[in-house]
Amino acid sequence: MERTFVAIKPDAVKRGLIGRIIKRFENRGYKIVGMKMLHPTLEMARKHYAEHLGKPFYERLIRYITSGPIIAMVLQGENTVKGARQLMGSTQPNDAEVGTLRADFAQTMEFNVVHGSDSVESAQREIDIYFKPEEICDDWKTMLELVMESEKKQS
Ligand code: IDP
Ligand code: MG
Repeated sequence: MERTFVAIKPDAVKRGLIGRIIKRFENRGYKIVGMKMLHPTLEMARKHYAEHLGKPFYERLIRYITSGPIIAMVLQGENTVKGARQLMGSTQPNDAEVGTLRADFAQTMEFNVVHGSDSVESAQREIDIYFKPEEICDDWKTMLELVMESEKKQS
């Protein structure tokens, strides 16, 4: 089982897309083990996007991600890092496959509605920025986990 960090960015929250975005991840069957609304602080944003420090879009990116509340989520399942990014689509919405979140809901790279970790290591680092360990709720089973368990017992 793998965990990834996904955020619904401030533009999507303001546009009323929260439900439609969460639905795509739920449809895939990922288990939501962490979820909250928060307004990222400058410190959180700078930690999150440290890899982009010095790039031409860096300051605008920090302004964007701190411009309002986000929905921060931790998703758990099989290959969630890769799978969540597949559902999100390419960073540049015009290159994203139709049916992905960025193709369906965004026009520009600057306001591309969602974030998803790009590796298991980034996921752990990002989860630690936005969540305390006690905010992770994994002491329950999704319907998919129950189905898979019952199949295993029968075989
Ligand atoms: P990702 O979100 O698909 O992982 P990254 O390259 O990690 O893409 O960039 C982080 C975020 O920075 C992007 O989602 C986008 O909001 C913003 N960004 C990346 N490149 C550009 C750019 O060239 N112009 C403006 N914003 C950009
Ligand atoms: Mg990235």
